[in-house]
Amino acid sequence: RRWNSGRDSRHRGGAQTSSSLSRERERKRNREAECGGKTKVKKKKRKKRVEQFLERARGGVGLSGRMWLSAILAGLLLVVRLSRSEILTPPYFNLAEGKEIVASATCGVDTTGPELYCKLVGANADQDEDINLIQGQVCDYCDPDNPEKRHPPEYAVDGMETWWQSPPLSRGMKYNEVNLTINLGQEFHVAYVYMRMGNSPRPGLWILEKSKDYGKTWSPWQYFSDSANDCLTYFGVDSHKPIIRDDSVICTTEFSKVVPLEGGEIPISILNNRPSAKHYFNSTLLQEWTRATNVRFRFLRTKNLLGHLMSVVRQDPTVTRRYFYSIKDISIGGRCMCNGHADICDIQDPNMPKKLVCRCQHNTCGPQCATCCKGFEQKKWRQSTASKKFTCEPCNCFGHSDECNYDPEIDEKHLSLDIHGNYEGGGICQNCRHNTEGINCNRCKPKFYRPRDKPLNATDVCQPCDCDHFYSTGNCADSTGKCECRKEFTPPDCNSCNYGYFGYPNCRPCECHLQGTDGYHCEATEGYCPCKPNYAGHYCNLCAEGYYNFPECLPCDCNPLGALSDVCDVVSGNCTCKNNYGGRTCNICEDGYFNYPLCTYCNCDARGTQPGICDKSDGVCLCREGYGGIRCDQCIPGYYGYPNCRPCNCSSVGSSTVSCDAAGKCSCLANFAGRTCSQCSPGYYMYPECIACNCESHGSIGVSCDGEGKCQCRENFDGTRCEQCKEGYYNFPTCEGCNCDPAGIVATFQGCGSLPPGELCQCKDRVEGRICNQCKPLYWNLQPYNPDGCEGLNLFEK
Ligand SMILES: [Ca+2]
Repeated sequence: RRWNSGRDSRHRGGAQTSSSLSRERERKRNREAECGGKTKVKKKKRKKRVEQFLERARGGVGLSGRMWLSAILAGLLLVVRLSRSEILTPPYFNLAEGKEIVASATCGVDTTGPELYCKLVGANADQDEDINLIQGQVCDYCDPDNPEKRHPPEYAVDGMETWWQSPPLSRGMKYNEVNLTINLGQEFHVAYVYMRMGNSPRPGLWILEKSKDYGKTWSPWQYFSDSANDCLTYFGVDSHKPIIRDDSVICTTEFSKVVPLEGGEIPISILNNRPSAKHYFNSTLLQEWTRATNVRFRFLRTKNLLGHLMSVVRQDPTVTRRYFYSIKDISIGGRCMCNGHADICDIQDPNMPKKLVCRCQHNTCGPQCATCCKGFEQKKWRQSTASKKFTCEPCNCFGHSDECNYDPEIDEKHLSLDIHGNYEGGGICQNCRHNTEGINCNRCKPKFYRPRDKPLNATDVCQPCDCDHFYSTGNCADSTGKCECRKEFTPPDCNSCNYGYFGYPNCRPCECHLQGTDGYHCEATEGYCPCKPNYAGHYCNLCAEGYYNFPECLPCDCNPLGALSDVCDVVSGNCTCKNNYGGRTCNICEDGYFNYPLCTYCNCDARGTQPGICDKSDGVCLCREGYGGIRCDQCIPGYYGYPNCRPCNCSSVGSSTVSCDAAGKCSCLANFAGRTCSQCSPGYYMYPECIACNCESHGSIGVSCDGEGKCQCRENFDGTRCEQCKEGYYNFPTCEGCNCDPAGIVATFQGCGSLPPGELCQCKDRVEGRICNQCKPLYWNLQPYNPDGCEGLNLFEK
């Protein structure tokens, strides 16, 4: 009946099932037949809310039962089909089926012997079954060794009527928190998650989580709670707030009710109702939101019957054994991520039978079609979206190469020619053949040329140059094949010496330095070249006197006021200055002098001034950091040790001022010590607070304490401040040992600590002494057996 209703829904929805979907159904049907035809459906009132949800999902067509899944699939397929002409996407399918699934705890596992649990439903609910009644409850055992009674996590994704079950709370209240984790094995885009319960109500409080990095990190997808209050308390989410972002994490209250007690459903839409749901490929955020490698069901609290609340808290096993999670089926609807470049995703590598790989089109490559294939890298790879279609294009290498790389810089500068003849894209051809080179293999290599009649794509487009290597570099011009002259010869015919050379055909470099020679004289006449006025030497390759910096040979321009002569250094151009004068041409005062042209001595301390010593115009001394005074001959406050002024570095918390004395000692506040006052004085601890140790004078050695304020105690003393006796010692501040003489103490003595302060031992009548070790005067012979302790004359005995 189910499958019929599924087909109905399909007709009503108007969608056409793809062959893969019907194959999927066929397989499921066979499997269900194999496991004993247990496909009886309980007539249950479907929850109104679920129907409403489904109506929304299917555009107003009411549906019943778990055909929700097929309906969604059909609906999504329709969307895919409608947009197929524009964009390629692989079909949706159930990602959970047969995937690796792990539970943090399972009923009957990791416990001794079979585990008892009972159902929440009453005894008369299932009269046709063999029922085990305990105190009026329908009960059974989980037993992993019994095929009929085991409930491993795999049963939640096997597509059959079996179920996974968590330990009942009777094993421990901590089993309120149980995780069920599904490893999808690769990245998928998930559109929805569907869960159907077994013999328990739906969870009261839980989080659907996802991982995008194979379980390293997790993030919430949706929160579930039975009240708006708990949404706020546990998750900080307002359940009444609508979905405003593609990645808003919402909190749902409609799927945590206690009814139905069994077989409840939880349909979760990851994609629908989100702002960009209809423009999926235009929203990176929504694509990220649906991306997952692992899905985790983090259950936090079972849902209780109201009357059971107190008993659950008190952990009454007759009640707590009825609380656990039981999940019959989990479906995760999703598809491969193929970036709009494939409509099929299947197993392609027999060595990885679990890995689904996109069958890429549009010249894209990679498991998710996320790159352009080799040789198709003219344009930068993109997703193909409804509004911006994209196909990877081959590079234009004129048939001289099949390899190319994309380079964004080339793209930006429009340097690469595409196959349509436009400078669009950034493909650079690699390993050009046929003596070609260049971005598009569109030029000839050196020493080759392209004859006028050769098209760019001809295999013989580049011909070797035919040149005389005495006159030519070996390169020749395109079209004409005309050879390029070496630099010694005049182009284009190389039949004379070039400028700067003489003696054709050998053409040696000129003997005269052409920049210093007056007119074009190349070869020296009788060993001389005619020089310009500022040049000198046989070949005019030196500067004349009064000029510097060959080959410019600039005038020295020495200042007659400050310079000793008008000749300067031929390299640096520095004139020789009189005392007190400086600068290249001696036209300023030397450092340490001011007021040009008088250039008076600066009255400053050279040890405390900067390299310039004083201001060249007004003579004010330029002090270095830390120095002060008119002559810079003292340390400023905060520095010490003239003539070598160093910062005092006085502690801002421990010092009274920033200044220190000549030895660098800062002036410390009480409680602080050290040259810079950056430690505590003896008797204080915990810099920078420097709290008083307050060590007890009787019990402490010295006044200092350690970093925690613990004073150093004498023997027999104890306590942070040594303000008490060590255990076994008495009468602070004496702190004596308890060494009472056993012979001298009374039989009822309870120990030193039992006496009032000040007392130590309790002596027998005729005994005295601090430790009861002496007979009182007139008594003798202290003995343990003597109740009085010592013997004495009894005057009344005779
Ligand atoms: Ca199952």
